[in-house]
Amino acid sequence: MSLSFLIPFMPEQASNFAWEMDLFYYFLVLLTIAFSAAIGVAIFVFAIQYRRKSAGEIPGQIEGNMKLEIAWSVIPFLITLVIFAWGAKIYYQMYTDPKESLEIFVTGKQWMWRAQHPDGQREINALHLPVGRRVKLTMTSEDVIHAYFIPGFRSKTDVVPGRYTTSWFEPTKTGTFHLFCAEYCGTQHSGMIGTVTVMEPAEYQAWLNNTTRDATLAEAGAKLFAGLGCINCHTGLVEMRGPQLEGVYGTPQTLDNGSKVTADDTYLRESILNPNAKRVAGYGAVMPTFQGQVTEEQVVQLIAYIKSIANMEAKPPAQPAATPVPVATPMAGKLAAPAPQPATAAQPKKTQ
Ligand code: HEC
Ligand SMILES: [Cu+2]
Repeated sequence: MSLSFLIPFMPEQASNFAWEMDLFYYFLVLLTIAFSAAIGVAIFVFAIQYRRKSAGEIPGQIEGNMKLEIAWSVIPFLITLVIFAWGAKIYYQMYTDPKESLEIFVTGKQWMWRAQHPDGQREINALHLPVGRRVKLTMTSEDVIHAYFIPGFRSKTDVVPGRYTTSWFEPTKTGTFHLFCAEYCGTQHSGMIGTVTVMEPAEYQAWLNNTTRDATLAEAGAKLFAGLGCINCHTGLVEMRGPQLEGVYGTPQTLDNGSKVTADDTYLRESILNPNAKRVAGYGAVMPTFQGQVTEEQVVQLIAYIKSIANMEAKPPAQPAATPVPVATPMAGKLAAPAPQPATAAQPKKTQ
C-alpha cells in the first residue's frame, strides 16, 4: 500500500516497514491538525460568543459538567492508547530479529561507514543489498555514537561504542537510496553519508562475486585467533588456561559469581575486550585484555569464528580436520603445556 502520493515530501517507500510507518506518521499529523483546528476555532467562537456585552455585566456561574469532563478525559485517553499500541507494534516488529536473514556487520567511525558481508566482502560508505530478502544489520562504533539512517527504508538505529545494536528490514524496491549518519558526531558529521544500492538477487550475487575478498569473516577470525595467540589458551586441552570455545556461542555460561549469561555477540565481545568483567567459573584472571589491540571489525571476525565452531563438540586439537578452518596446528609448538594431547580428564568448566 502506498500513500506517498498524499504527501509528496516523503522519501520513496523502499522497505517492508515504510508504508506502515508512513501511515502511522500521517495519522499523527492528521490528529495534530484536527486538534489544532478544533482548539483554534473554539478560541474564536468562545471569544465572540462569551465576550462582555455591556459594562457591569455579571456572567452566570457555571458549576461544571460531568458528562463533558468524562468525554474530554476518556476520548483523548483512548486516542493516546491507539498511538501507543500502534507505535509499540511497529517498534516490536522492527526490533525483533527475523528468523532467517542476510547478516551484515556495520561499523561506524568518524566519519565513515564500513560494512562487512558474511562472505567477507567489505565496502565503505556503501551498502549493496538484494531486493526481497530480509537483512539484519549488527552495528557498533569505533568511537562516538552514530546512527545508521536509511530514510527510504524508514530505518534509523543508534550505533553505540561498546555494544552491538541490531535492526532489520526487507528492501522492496531496486535502486539507490541515501545513507546518513543521524547523530551529530563531530566536525565532519554531515559528510558521513553513503549510498544503499538495492539489486535483483542475481545482480547482487554478481556483485558479491566481483568484489574482492580475502576471507570470510570466520576465516579472517580464525587467522586472528592464531595470530593474536588466543589459540595458546583456548585449544581445549586440559592443561590449557582458558575454556574451550567450541559450542560456546549461544549457550548459557556459568560465571564465577554463580550467575549465568548467554554467550551472545555482546558477551563474546566483552570477553575479548574486558575479560575480567564476566569471568567464567573455574578459571583465573589470566586472559589479557585485547582492548586497543583489535579493531571492532576484527572483534566481529573473532566472534564470527567462535560462531562458526558453535555447533562442534569440543575436540582435542589432535583432529584438526574436523574444524572447518584449520588453525590449531601451526601454533602447537608455542603451547606452554607439554606436547598437545587429546584431553583425558573432564574440562575445568564441566566440573562446575
Ligand atoms: C593467557 C591465556 C588467554 C589468552 C591468550 C586468551 N584467553 Fe580468552 N580466556 C582465558 C581464560 C582463563 C578465560 C576464562 C576466564 C574469563 O572469562 O576471563 C577466557 C575466556 C574467554 C572467553 C569466554 C569463554 C566462555 O566460555 O564464556 C572468550 C570468548 C575468550 N576468552 C576469547 C578469547 C579470544 C578471542 C582471545 C584472543 C584474542 C583470547 N580469548 C585470548 C584465557 C585466555
Ligand atoms: Cu556519525
